[in-house]
Amino acid sequence: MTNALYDSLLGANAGKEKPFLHFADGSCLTHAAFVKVAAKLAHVLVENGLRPGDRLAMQAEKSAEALAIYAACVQAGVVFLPLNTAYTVDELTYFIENSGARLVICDERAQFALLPVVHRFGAELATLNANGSGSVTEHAQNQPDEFETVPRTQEDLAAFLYTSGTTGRSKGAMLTQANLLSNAAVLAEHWRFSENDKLLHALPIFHTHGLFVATNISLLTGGSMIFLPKFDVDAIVDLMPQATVMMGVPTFYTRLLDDPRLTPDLTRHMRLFVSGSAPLLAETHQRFERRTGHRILERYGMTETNMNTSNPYDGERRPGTVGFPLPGVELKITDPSNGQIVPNGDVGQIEVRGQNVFKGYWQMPDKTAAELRSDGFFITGDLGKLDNDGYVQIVGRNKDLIISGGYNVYPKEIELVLDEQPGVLESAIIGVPDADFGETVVGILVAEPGETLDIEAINDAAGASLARFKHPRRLIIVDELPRNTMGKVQKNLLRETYRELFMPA
Ligand code: MCA
Ligand code: AMP
Repeated sequence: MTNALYDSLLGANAGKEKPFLHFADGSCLTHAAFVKVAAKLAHVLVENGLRPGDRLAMQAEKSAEALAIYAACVQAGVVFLPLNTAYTVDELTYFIENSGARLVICDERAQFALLPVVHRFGAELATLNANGSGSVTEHAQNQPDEFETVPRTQEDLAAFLYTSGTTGRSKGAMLTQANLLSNAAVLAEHWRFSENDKLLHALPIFHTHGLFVATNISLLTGGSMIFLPKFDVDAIVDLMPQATVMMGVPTFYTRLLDDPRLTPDLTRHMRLFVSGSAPLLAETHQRFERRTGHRILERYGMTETNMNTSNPYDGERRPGTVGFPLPGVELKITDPSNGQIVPNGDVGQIEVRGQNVFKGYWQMPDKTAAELRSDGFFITGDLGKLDNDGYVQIVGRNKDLIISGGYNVYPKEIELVLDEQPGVLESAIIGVPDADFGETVVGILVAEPGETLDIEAINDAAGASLARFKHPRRLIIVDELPRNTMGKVQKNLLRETYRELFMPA
């Protein structure tokens, strides 16, 4: 038995003395060196007691070493669980407990807060800092730079990525080797990647977009990435002339458009701009084309499914659409009430099936059964339709979800925190339009009779337990929430009322 994910992404590059990661200071790490760092780290994982199938949870800043931990997990057959660097200890506690992670890697600054949690659940803790230092890399120094790759089948798990749920509890999406490998192969071909590509990488590496889409494609094709710690317009402008491809969330594109240095000359060397994770306004697509001559290629994916659809590389990239189902992905638009396919052009829920679709939610058979049909179709929760030429258009969501700057925010999770605060009778979290983040979070509160709400104290409480990007940008007190005859809060009315809060007409 082999380990197809390792062989394709890393083993194939073992002898390549050509760059894999370029850093902003001009230095680089070759493919061959990256494979060796991964092997050393794989020894560290084994010495920390990790066995094939065990989970490793990591909350670490973006660095070559952090990326190599992912590679080490692939080689050692360990399930990789990357976590948003913005998560608070409260949030991390849930992920560590729920996943049963045996090893938790975090920044040195977080170790004292996390240690009691890690020990409570019988795990071990190791550190990795933004500059690559930490106990993990110290331990790796004296390890051999070759590691006997652990055999895995394509059905074995490679990663867990947590995605929040409408009930407020996050679900661990189980991704297999086949899910990751098949999608990387399809995308590499569809978007014409080659070893000559240099991808401008400014996304975080704890989500599908930056970790699997960008990184796996680059590893699979033996290309390289300009590896930036985060998105920063100045750095992007400096380095774009050296790149051939950029992948980003819509906020990357709107921020670039706000900068006069974005010109045809700056983008002359680029062959492809990809956008995803949140809706790209047709207007942004058009402005970008007018300014640079490039038509952004928009695609659509999910944590549970990797990438589902893409606009064509050669054909028309149609603004406001996410293109066609990728090769190997079946897509249908169905009536949410009965699962039947709706007539062409009608709006319905988007369902997808293919090798890209995950195995289910970790230890949540009921939630898995509710979203993943027995025939393999996954109910995405997105609402869409096909236009006359078969392009998929996403028109809304059948799930209570806000996407802010490419980060998913589930209202229920915030409402549960707000509802616990003194004097709060109930709350509703909505997303309203925002020029920078696409959508931003607003909280509507109702006080218990006779109570006066202390907004500052409520904000502080939310801040202590929820990641910064989930904090309501504004809290508004009302007498009562609008409800329909069934008693359900009418968030559409609230969204309408506060539509112009941050984007006045
Ligand atoms: C940072 N902040 C945010 C966000 N990011 N608040 C709301 N939404 C956000 N996305 C907070 C910061 O903590 C800070 O708080 C304040 O907002 C301003 O920070 P700023 O410096 O402007 O932010 P930034 O560091 O420049 O980050 C913005 C960003 C970043 C570049 C858009 O959020 C980002 O890289 N997003 C990409 C997310 C992503 O990779 N999504 C893919 C998910 P304060 O100053 O008040 O403390 S994968 C996926 O969705 C599927 C599978 C798919 O299809 O790809
Ligand atoms: P996540 O669960 O974080 O992977 O987020 C997946 C969700 O992001 C999808 O269900 C969509 O709602 C949204 N999404 C991803 N790409 C696009 C896109 N190109 N246009 C609109 N929504 C998108």
